[in-house]
Amino acid sequence: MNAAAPKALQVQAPDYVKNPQLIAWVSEMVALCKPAKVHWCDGSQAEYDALCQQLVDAGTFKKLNPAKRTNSFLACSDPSDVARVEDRTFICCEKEEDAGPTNNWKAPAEMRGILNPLFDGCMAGRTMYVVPFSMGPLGSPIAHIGIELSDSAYVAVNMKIMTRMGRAVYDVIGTDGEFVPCVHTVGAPLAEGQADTTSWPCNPTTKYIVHYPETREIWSYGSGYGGNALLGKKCFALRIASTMGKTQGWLAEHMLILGVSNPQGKKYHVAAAFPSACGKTNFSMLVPPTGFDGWKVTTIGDDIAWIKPQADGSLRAINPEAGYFGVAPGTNMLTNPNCMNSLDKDVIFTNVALTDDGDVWWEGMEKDTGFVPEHLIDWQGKDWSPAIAKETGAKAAHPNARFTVAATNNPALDEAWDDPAGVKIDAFIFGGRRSTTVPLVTEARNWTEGVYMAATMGSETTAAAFGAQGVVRRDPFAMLPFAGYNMSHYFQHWLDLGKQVESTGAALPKIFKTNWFRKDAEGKFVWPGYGENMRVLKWMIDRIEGQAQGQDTAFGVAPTYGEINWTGLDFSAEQFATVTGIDKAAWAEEMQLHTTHFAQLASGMPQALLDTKAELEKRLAA
Ligand code: O2Y
Ligand code: MN
Repeated sequence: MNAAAPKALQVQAPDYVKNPQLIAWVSEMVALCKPAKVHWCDGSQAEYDALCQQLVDAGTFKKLNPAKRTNSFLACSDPSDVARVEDRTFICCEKEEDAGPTNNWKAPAEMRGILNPLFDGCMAGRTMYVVPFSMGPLGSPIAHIGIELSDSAYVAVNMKIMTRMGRAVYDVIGTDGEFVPCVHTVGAPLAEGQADTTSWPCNPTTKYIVHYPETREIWSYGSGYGGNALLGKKCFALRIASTMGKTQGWLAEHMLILGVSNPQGKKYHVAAAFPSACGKTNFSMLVPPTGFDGWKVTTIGDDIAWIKPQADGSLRAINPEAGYFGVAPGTNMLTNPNCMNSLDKDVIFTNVALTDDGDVWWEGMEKDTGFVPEHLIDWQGKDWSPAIAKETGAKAAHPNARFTVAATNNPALDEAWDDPAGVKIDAFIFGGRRSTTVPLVTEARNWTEGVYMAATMGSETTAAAFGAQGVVRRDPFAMLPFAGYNMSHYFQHWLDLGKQVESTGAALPKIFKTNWFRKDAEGKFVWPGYGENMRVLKWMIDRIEGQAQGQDTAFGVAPTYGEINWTGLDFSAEQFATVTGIDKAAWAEEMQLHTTHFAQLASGMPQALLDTKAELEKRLAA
């Protein structure tokens, strides 16, 4: 037991909490974690305001100038606690084979043996917040409930923005409803009378982000940051939910969901998977460019989709989240105006820089404002100026700096974003980040080919993130860090779901693969990206409507130059050829990489994907 730990408290649940199993579990966790206090969050605005004030008093939050950013705050984390910790993330199912080769695995009993002593007394001197949350619209048949116990007020206020959090959740679970129990601690207990010496408590040496898929539990130790601590997001909505989807016949995906309406008012819904930090938020809030009068793009979600097949064979999707935890650096009025316009009020910023007039700043803002401030306080609390940056390379904002903001702040929010029935998906997009080889866009000829395209998605690594530049890191379905079970079994689940939909006689959504990142011989991006991606989206809709014929290639059906609307963009047929060409020599090398990738995932690899690979190789050799 932790030396600092006092005696456990008696748990007194509010009278509106009527679930004996939940109360028993909270009591058990209080006995284990030994907090000084228990606070049952009701999700009210008054509670949010009080917790924010408490965080200001503790030095964790700085209140921003209300004339610049109304009711908004800046938090700066410990420099060691700035991102998800994939090497400390575990899937603890009974059989290692079920976690698969892409996940860290430990047997549940072994992991419990490690975690129990760590959690014993871990909240001493702190308050345990009981955070009830719904992933998805309250009461939706696609939604699920979680309860997070956390000793971080920062987590409680972020969960209020990121989920439907509060009293109404207890009405949904009633006396015997299911919930996913999530326990989180910063792993920094306080001895009696001891005060925090830091505004961002965390454990400097020990971190564990642990999932038990068979018992559907999440235990997180040692970090207060993002996906490590806001357990509704990656831990529940992707890792645990993907395992629930596998057994229950649905999909939990790392996908944005957008609505796109044509000038006649016909609307389509698209779910798109891109690897982390590859512009999902930007794409989900896209502003159609010149030449697209009357077209409208609206956001249902920017990061995660839960998709359930219906009796009529349609796939209906919800965004399980209620807010955005987006990357700030690089976001500006040119890359994402809707996002910038969402950030005027009620925002929590984490690890961005502070201006002298109490506003926030991050790298990339100068691209539209045209200037870099002369002086800032950087995310580590140090003086920053362009001269210092030049000399030391110091960034004003951490590259993984974030904003937390409610979806309702987004001017492009879709009217159905909170619809319990979700929206019907018409197309899936899978996008990688490749400077060569993979064309701008191709459509899979059938569901299995689409699953193959998604299963072989990859991105080139950057030196900053992975220590080696230009190596292709496969990220199947953009789910590499997020699939809660064996990746090959996950491919099979997608294939099975396709068969199930086909058996109803319904048309499956089309599947497209995109790559906005091809470079020319000078190493420059050729495709302008951002709003111009609308041109590709429109071609996809034309394909859905049977209005674009496309051309058959080795790797699916591609647009011809004449099938894209180029109004307002100077993009030549030669440039188009640069981003769409299929270089047979490059593809021969690519296929060798697919072989290595599939060999790594060999156990349980569906035969249908091996057959698709063989057909692709045959076409390339022809
Ligand atoms: O670094 C973190 O903890 C945040 S990770 C994240 C946040 C929002 C959306 N996506 C991601 C991701 O890593 O995919
Ligand atoms: Mn993500």
